[in-house]
Amino acid sequence: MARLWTNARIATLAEGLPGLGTIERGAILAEGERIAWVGAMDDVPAAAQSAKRIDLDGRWVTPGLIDCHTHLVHGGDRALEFEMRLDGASYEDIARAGGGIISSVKATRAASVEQLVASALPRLDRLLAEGVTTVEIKSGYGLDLASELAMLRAARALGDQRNVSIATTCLSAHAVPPEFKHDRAGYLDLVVETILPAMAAEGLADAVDAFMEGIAFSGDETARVFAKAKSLGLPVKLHADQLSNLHGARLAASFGALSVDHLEYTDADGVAAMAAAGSVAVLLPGAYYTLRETRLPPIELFRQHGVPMAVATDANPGTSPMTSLLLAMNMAATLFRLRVDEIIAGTTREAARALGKLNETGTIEAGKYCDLAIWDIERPAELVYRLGFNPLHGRIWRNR
Ligand code: DI6
Ligand code: FE
Repeated sequence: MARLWTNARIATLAEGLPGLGTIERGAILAEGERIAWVGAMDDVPAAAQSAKRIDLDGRWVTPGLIDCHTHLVHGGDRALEFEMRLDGASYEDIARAGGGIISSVKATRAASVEQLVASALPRLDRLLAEGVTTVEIKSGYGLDLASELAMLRAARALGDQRNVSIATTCLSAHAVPPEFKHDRAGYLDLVVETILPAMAAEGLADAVDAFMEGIAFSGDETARVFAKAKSLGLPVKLHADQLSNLHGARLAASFGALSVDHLEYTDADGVAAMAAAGSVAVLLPGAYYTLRETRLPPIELFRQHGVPMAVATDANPGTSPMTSLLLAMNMAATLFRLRVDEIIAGTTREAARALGKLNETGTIEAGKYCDLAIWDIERPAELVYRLGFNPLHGRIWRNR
């Protein structure tokens, strides 16, 4: 069905345009699932004459929001650990004592695909209620073949139950499971020789990720996982330099990573390597806030080197139990001091780039999917300024 939205203030986020690429009194024509035309009201093409018209009465329209880094599928919760941290235990202490990610692993392994879908749906619906049209979802709480496959099958199933695009990422290199506690090499073999090939064969993973950190995997272990991913034709992204500087950004950039994520401890060499590789910096203020981190990611260096910046929820049961992208946007401003234009670009165009999906979504341009968010706001800053208020008027996914 052809539809023409008229009388809109359109933040196109089109590359090369200043600020948000705004068309002050504009219109958007959709045919099938895609945008056929976008421009000024005075220039509406004749082809639009037969389209169903929707007058937006001057409302703002952005690309549908994109949450490019989530662990939305998982079993159980980590509220007990949250209390332990209130009593002074550190994230690392809890991880080393077998809590943390491993705690979620036990709950995830005990769940069926149907149960994983059912527990993730309310979390997904909170994101969709805020205008999100694309969500990335990682594995990483299964840590054996059957459970890792189950996680990403559940992620794919969420895309069948809601009008949303799901990008899946294999994060089997998230932690060493208990049964391999004394055989790290054995677990890496399982990931590289069994899990990744199975994920690729079933087309379950759009990318491969790893947690490179003192409490997780080393640079050499990460490089082995990434070499296998590249041999399988899968792009990579990395949880890097979150709690310490292991030079994860530099390693990820050497594999042409789509994105490098967290980055609180990344240094100038890492930023330069990301700029040269075209990797997107994915900033995760929810984890920074939850862990009460004090070291800020090198935002000014990203700006100076022209490293694209995205913002995401990192929705996960441990370090970022947050399913509000609007709140993540506010945190990116208040905690990380990103500007409004940077944050809106970071949850649309640059988030699409971080997923390798900028050719199909993330901006309002002809040829892309008609993914839109329509807002009851007077100015774009209202999307970032408020805490706990959702000004969404309407959400369009592929012209539906
Ligand atoms: N870094 C994080 O903050 C999450 N994973 C990661 O690699 C934590 C996931 C969890 O604690 O459950
Ligand atoms: Fe994460």
